[in-house]
Amino acid sequence: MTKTALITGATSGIGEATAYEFAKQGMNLILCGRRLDRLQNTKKALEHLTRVHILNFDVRDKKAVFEAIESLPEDFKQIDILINNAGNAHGLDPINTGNIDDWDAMMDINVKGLLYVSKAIIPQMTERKSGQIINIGSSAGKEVYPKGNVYCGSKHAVLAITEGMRMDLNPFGIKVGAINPGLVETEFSKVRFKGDPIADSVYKGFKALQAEDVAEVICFAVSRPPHVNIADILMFCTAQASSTILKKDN
Ligand code: NDP
Ligand code: 8X3
Repeated sequence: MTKTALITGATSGIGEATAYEFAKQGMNLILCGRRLDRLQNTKKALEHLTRVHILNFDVRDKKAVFEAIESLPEDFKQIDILINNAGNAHGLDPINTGNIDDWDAMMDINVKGLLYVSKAIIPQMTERKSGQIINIGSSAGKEVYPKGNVYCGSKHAVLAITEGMRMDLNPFGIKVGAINPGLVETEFSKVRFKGDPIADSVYKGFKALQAEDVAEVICFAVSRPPHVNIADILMFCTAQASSTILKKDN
């Protein structure tokens, strides 16, 4: 039977690439994000391959999250696969000079937003005793780096929540796992540095992971047979050895 996947943060980067990868597999797609024009463009681009429904909401808005999931038409109501991908870093500052609004954004989006979306979808999975949840963590969720403080904290939380979900949803046969990339060349740094040109230098001098590289791994995880759950993957580009070790050309 054709599966339906809901992807948060499908307007750019990893989420968008995952939508394209899933569409190639013929999966029905529910694409989420705040930038409606981008969702509409992707829907248009993928509709010759599969059925696509878009949900336009901010994951920080609890009410909007539940209303959006509630609003799904009958033929999109059953969600087999949830990809909790929406998130970003906001700022790169020492803890003593960090911006409280940035901290709020990271905890509200990366952690609480993931929880709201999961809370809205898990009941139908437990009722059916099937489903798969993939949370997009980060190498920053495994290893803290200088000035990464709150972003790393939010991604450590994503990993702890993933493990907790896997334990609590085990009796229901629901697969839960995390994919944790290192540096991926997306709009991530543009958001983190708020339009500062420094964002352009982040991926210079080495070949970073591309969004498609991560999407392929996500696709691998959701295409395993029923008895196999990909619980946790850490992936780097070849030039990166850890959060702090990166081989750049001079
Ligand atoms: P992008 O900035 O390209 O994509 C971020 C996505 O998240 C966008 O689609 C954006 O959509 C969505 N998003 C952000 N805030 C909200 C919000 N409040 N409500 C709803 N959607 C939101 O970055 P990436 O693709 O790189 O990031 C995707 C995930 O991967 C994030 O969780 C990030 O932490 C993680 N990650 C990224 C790495 C990297 O180096 N790039 C490495 C490891 C993990 P819109 O703005 O339209 O709402
Ligand atoms: C994104 C990777 O190293 O910029 O999660 O935090 S990093």
